[in-house]
Amino acid sequence: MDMDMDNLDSKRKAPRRKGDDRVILHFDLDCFYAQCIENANPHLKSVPLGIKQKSILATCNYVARKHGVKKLMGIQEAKRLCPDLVLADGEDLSPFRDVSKQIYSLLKSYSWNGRVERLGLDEAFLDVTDVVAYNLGLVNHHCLEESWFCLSREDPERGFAFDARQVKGCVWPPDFVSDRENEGTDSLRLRLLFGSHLAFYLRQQIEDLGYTSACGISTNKLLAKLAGDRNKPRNQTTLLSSHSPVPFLDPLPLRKIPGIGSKTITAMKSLLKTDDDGDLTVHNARTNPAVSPFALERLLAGSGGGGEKGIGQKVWLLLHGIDGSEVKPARDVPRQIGIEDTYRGLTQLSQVRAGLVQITTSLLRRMHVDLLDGFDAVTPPISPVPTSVGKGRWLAQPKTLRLTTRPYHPPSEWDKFEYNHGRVSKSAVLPRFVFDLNIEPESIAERLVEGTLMPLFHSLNPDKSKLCIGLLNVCVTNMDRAKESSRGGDIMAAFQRQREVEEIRGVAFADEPPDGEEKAEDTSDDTEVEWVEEEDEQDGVRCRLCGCVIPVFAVEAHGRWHELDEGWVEPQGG
Ligand code: DCP
Ligand code: MG
Ligand code: MG
Repeated sequence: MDMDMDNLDSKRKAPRRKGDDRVILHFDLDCFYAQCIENANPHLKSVPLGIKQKSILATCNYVARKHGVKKLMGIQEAKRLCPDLVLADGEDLSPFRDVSKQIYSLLKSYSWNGRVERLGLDEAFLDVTDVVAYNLGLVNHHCLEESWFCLSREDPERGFAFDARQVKGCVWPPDFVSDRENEGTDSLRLRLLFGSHLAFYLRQQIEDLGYTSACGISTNKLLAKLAGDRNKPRNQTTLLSSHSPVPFLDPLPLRKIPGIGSKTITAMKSLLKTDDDGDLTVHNARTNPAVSPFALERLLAGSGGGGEKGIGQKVWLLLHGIDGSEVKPARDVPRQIGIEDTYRGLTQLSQVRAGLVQITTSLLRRMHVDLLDGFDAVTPPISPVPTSVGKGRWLAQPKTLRLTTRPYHPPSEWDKFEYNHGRVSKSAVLPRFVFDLNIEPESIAERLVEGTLMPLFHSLNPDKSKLCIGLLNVCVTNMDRAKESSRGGDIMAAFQRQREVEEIRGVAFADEPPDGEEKAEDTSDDTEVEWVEEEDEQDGVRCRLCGCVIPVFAVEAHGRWHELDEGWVEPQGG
């Protein structure tokens, strides 16, 4: 025990900052779903607008926010606060995904190192260290006000003029005074200043597509994301705390820190001996002698904690604004694409069939957006507007189709059953006709449901007298990436050959157990996952409310989280 205390004390030292050599931008679109709907219906821009999903608002525009309406508020409450609130349906996520992809493609086209990482549908990190370093090398320190920002190493004329004496947009701390006399030519301030001008330029490019955004500019992902939150909407903030980010972080509620989830908060409350997380700020946690990397590790990674080794140190670093995580390189195709819907008990096979056709049609549309070439531009500057969705080359073709079902559990049974109780999956080879771009998605969906999904459904739910379905999820996975053919690339033929070989070898279920049957694990939640890349979960399901891909084991916690926030989320369908 004494040793523990020694350890605890010796490790409480403020960690040394490292990794200040990067420039990271974090973009977050303003009231994203609302902007998508407004752009399709411009007359809605000036009225308070809420985007409805079941009985809650997924988001609302800033006109509505002026009336006190908030994201994830119940419809009734929102209507009470703002009787003129116009409601638009946000159940179909496809239009939001399309816009998301368009904006992501735009940002990607300006990256030199390919480090552009999506977070959810409306956020992206860019590591622009290289672009900034290149431009710092070109700058004329005697004529900063007439600087030129090069966007291309090959074409010096591609870029924009800017005033390198001033940071663009807001800065933190607001009263920051630079010691320009003493700063070197490659100072942190100057690098962030360059980053701020690039951020502003990129925000303007996004605005040319019709979307306003907020941006944070800093030296790591954690700080860039938090900085961007400072001034919203349609603004940007550069974190110029050259000495320490601690004063910036200290007043923030612990919950606001990405990477600090409910388990860490619970651990923190037990260390701080408080029940109230209202006043649990970064400052409280950081300065309390009971909190140390060691104490956190013991609670979070020890028996019962379940967290990965080193989590205590990681949280300790986050409390000091240190986050060494890299901006992940952009991926052109997701690992899997899944769509699901929840129902209040489907009892008839005809209802199941109809539900599956609807989900599968959306899934096919999504596959066109995400897996067909022609949507992504290659060389900047680009026209990121998609040319013709549904036409093009497949960048990758999934090999496996998976159906997941779960029975309906009414709220009265929640104490008896886990949220995921009875969740089962089964997979099959995805038939080739799915990739035929001459057939309408609706027809493909009908055929897929009849020929593949209904048989999977019957084998998952053999007892029809007890049919009461609460969830259907259809997912394509096991991506087969197109290889550039040495003979000039007949990609379809290459796919066909590869598939034939695999079918002969009988390895169609390469990443699935032979009968594909799996039972959901329950246990922990995923709130500790620091940066959940949208498509990155090999075995996740997409939450239909927030669009995030949730690992199967975390679905229960995630579902309850939505329910706790907003009361019972009324399922559509049955
Ligand atoms: N979203 C959702 N359910 C959640 C969280 C988000 O459906 N629990 C959707 C609706 C949002 C979009 O994701 O429009 C992006 O989420 P943000 O948290 O970035 O919220 P907004 O972009 O709407 O607003 P803000 O201007 O605050 O960023
Ligand atoms: Mg947003
Ligand atoms: Mg967001």
